[in-house]
Amino acid sequence: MKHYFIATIAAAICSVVSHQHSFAQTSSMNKENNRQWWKEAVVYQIYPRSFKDSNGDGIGDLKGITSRLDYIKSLGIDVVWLNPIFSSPNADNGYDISDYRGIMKEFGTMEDFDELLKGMHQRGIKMVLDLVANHSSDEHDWFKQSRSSRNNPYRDYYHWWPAEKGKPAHRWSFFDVNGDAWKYDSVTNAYYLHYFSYKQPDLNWENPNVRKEIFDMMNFWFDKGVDGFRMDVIPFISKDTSFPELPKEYHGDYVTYYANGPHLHDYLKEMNKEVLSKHNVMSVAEGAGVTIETAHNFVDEDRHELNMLYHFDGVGYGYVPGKFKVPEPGGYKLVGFKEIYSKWDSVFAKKGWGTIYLGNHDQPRMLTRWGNDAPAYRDASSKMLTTFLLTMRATPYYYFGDELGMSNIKFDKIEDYKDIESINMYQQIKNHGGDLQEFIEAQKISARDNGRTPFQWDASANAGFTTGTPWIKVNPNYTTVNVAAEENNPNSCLNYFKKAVQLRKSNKVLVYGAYTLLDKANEKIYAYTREEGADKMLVILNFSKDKVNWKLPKGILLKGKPLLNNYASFMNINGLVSVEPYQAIVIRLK
Ligand code: TEU
Ligand code: CA
Repeated sequence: MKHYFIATIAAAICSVVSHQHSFAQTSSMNKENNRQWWKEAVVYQIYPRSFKDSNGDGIGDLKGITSRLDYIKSLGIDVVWLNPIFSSPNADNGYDISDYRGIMKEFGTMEDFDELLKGMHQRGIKMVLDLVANHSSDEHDWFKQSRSSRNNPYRDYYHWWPAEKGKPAHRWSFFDVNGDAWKYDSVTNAYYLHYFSYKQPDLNWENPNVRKEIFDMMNFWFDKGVDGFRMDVIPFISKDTSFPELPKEYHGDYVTYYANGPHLHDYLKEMNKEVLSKHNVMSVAEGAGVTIETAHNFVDEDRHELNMLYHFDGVGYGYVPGKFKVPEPGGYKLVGFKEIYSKWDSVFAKKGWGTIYLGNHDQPRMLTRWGNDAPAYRDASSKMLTTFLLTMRATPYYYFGDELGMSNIKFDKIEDYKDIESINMYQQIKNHGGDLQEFIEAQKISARDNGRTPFQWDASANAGFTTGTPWIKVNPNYTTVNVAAEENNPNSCLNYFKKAVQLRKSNKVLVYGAYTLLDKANEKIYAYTREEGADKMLVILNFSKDKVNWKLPKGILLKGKPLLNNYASFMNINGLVSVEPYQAIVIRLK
């Protein structure tokens, strides 16, 4: 205990003295063997709107996060990624920015931001912000100027198509009720491009003035001490401004086409040269449209572009093709799940670096989508998924509330939804006479709002999130699933998460070790080894509610007791391991 106590004080002093210095030392010390602080970090994503409301308006805010920094610190994570906190009319909850250097009024002031950043750095926690630069809000001053006249100096900050040339070639839109990414604007008798909502006009990155605006803005935040950016749909930023019909080789796949613009990597190299290379910061691409063939172009060290990316192959798995996020009846197949995550591990085995996530603000709660949120299995399957995320070779991006075992709220009616994606897709299906009941049933599993319900602090009104009326309903299970109920229970999901984080941080084999999938055809067990030099670990995950007698593959010799186990028991009789429903085991090998 004494050693631990001394170590803690020393660590605290070190992190207070100068977090940049200690991290800079770490990164330079390890550069030769390609070790980096952002590869070893555990990232915790906070959706500020739903984390903690400090002023009773029912909306989470920066002061609310500051008030809970000790909780965040207690998790043992290293980096916090905040979803957009910039000025926004909130057509898409902050992903429509009207001032890149202003704080969203609902979230507070720049002073509140400065206090939050200082509080994080004092605790040795880094802050990553959300760069939303493929598009701005239509309420940004740039767009107001741009749409006002065809010869306004800001006209070419966006993509306009003069109506006299006729309707431009179709572009598909994620959020438009007609799926149409061109909106006619009578002010200048022209169409403008919006891959997302019409309130999110796409910025014209082919215009060097736009790139300079974005790079200057990034430097503004880095000069304030921010430690990195998650980059929203960054693969989409470059467009072929002749706007041809969709090239046949894309077979109707607009998203992959969007992610392969002509100058994409020129712009990312320019961003690295003008901004990223000047600071000790991390960068992560939201890799919409990125495939295993194109991934290396973004993240290989010798590309001098970005550090890492996250793909959509995993979270997009197990849906019925051609329908909007309708889960396959009977659920997803584990064999396919294992193939996807094993494939992406091999992508970055030699060069580049990946991320691993199962939840974020665009996804339902991982417990419901990938585990089992029935009361009998909530605890075990939540811990099992946590074990997966914290024992793979990639930077884990862990979504706030998953450490508690939060689950989908499963709204029964469209009126409960706040998310533009659900609301507009409902309208689109209604307009085209589709099956609305099927849509509502499917959204209970797959809607983004399931991951956006307020964080559950305690069993008091509104889960202690707000003293006002929450902007979105709180999951009724907050009475039992909450921090207060879990923090003093050594066997809670919360304390299991903390243990798993510590296991990863004290065993670099779980960060850098080679990954080998075992028994790949097994439809219930996901098992793999992690190996670096003499250090070798086995991870056994039961993704089913059945007890499984799993035969250890030959050559696998267990050493000692499990380092992590979400059950009290572990039975291995002559190489036959009895794995309980949703049991997770991490154990050393000889
Ligand atoms: O998401 C881009 C994106 O691809 C997601 O819209 C995803 O495909 C979709 O949610 C799956 O149904 C980013 C942000 O993460 C998202 O919150 C924004 O809505 C979107 O960009 C526009 O900024
Ligand atoms: Ca508030």
